[in-house]
Amino acid sequence: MDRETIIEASKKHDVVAGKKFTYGTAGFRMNADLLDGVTFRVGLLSALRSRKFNGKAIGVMITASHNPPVDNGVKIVDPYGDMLEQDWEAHATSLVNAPSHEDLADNFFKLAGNLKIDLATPGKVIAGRDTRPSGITLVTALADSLAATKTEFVDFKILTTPQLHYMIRCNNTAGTPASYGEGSEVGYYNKLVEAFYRALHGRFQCGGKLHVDCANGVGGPKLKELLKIHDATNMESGLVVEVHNDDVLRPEVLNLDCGADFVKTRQRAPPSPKPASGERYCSLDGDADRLIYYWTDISTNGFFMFDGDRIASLAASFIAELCKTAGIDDILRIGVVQTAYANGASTKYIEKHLKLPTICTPTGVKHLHHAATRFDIGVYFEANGHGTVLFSLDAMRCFKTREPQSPAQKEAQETLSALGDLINQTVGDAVSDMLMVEVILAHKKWTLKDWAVTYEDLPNRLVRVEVGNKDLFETTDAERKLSKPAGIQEEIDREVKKYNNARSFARASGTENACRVYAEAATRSEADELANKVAQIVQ
Ligand code: NG1
Ligand code: ZN
Repeated sequence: MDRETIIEASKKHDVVAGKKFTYGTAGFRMNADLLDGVTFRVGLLSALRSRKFNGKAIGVMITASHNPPVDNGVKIVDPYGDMLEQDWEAHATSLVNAPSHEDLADNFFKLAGNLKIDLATPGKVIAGRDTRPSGITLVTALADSLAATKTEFVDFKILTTPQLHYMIRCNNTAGTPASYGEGSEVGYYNKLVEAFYRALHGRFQCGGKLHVDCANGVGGPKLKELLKIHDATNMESGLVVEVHNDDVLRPEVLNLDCGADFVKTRQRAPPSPKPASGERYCSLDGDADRLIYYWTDISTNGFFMFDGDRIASLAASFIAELCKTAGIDDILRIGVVQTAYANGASTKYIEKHLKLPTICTPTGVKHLHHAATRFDIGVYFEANGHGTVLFSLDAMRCFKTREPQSPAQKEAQETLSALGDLINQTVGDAVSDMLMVEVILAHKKWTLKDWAVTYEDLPNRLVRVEVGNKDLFETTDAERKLSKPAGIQEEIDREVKKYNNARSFARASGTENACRVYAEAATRSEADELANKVAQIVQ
């Protein structure tokens, strides 16, 4: 590996001068035209990251998820399939902001020295991308930096974000006791379909058709591949899926008036698919890591949404019941991880009704994921539908090897074990989460209406506030309080006290140049009023 080669390769992939790039919650994400040099430089960092782990494969995912089609993004996946370790986010930021090609190469070697990385070790990087056409050029920039650093490069081309995370874990655990499955797309579908049938344990989905809105993104073609395998088995699950919004040939329709982010932020169904009575609906986002269920009542034009909080409480309730039936509820600790955006009614339901502990972390799945590992079974979801359920190795071992005392215990253990295989253990996965929801509804013999009555959400409002400098806003207490600018939190507290059952907080967005204000209260008008008042305080 030599300095000149890196400099020459870098000259083909300039970064836009004068712009400051930051590795945020979603890696680097912005207009795709600004990302060529950024992606090249992320490639350099992934080459170092792989060598830091003695050549284990590192993932690079190119996606801008639910953002408009003109955007794109690039983020790194660590060897175990989780997100890039936080300390390295700063290294990514410093490398990407190097002022010249020469500085970039110097920083690269300096970083290798500081981090005690042996550059003679082989390195390996695996890439995946969503359906955005700009992804193709960005992969070229990535390939160039990996060639310049003599790093093995495998391009998996179009994948959902969670599929890439899955591949990375499979790749790095192959042939070990922690083996996670076959590291190919077909391996992923086979694993999910097999675990889905096993988790159903002979039950059927009787609740009519499931309509899936795929946001015109990568989830569409990938879900269809999975369904082919599901339908080709000689087993019956009762699951009938109709795929909608799966046009990936017209890039401009990606996330347009559809998808999980549309449903969650607009709090209404997308114009298509047209609602039909008694059938279930769900939406994925542009890279298929978020899931929102919903149903529309045609007679009353009513709309009901099942967001991440609902999915988390459904999963927690089902898994806790199974552990009880299996007689292992006193051995395994189950908990739910949420953020400050979780509806207060969901937290109350989990703590008071399900009697399970909850943890609140700052926004961003890496925080939730980390906190969830503190439980034997950690359920984590952001309200926007991004989340999963983590089972510790001890928990999985317990399901598989504990001697059951009755047929009921045996069945519960087997179902738990199947859920551990069905639910993506690396990151939130809309397709895997959707199959989990279908399994639970089939076991409980629930329609979406049965699910809806478990608790009633507090009316809430989320507003985006343009501020001069969002970096002035600093938070504490898992983002529920502002520590800076001084005095603002006291003003917010004074407003909140005027309302019933109310809660409100403000924080700087990690992905946009703005602040977000969240408020909930006993009535819709109070929630709106409180959100507006707090927004005025912040402005
Ligand atoms: P920011 O912009 O930091 O609020 C948003 C979402 C997060 C998370 C990230 C990454 C809300 C309120 N915030 O973060 O939940 O998903 O984007 O996509 O939905
Ligand atoms: Zn996403």
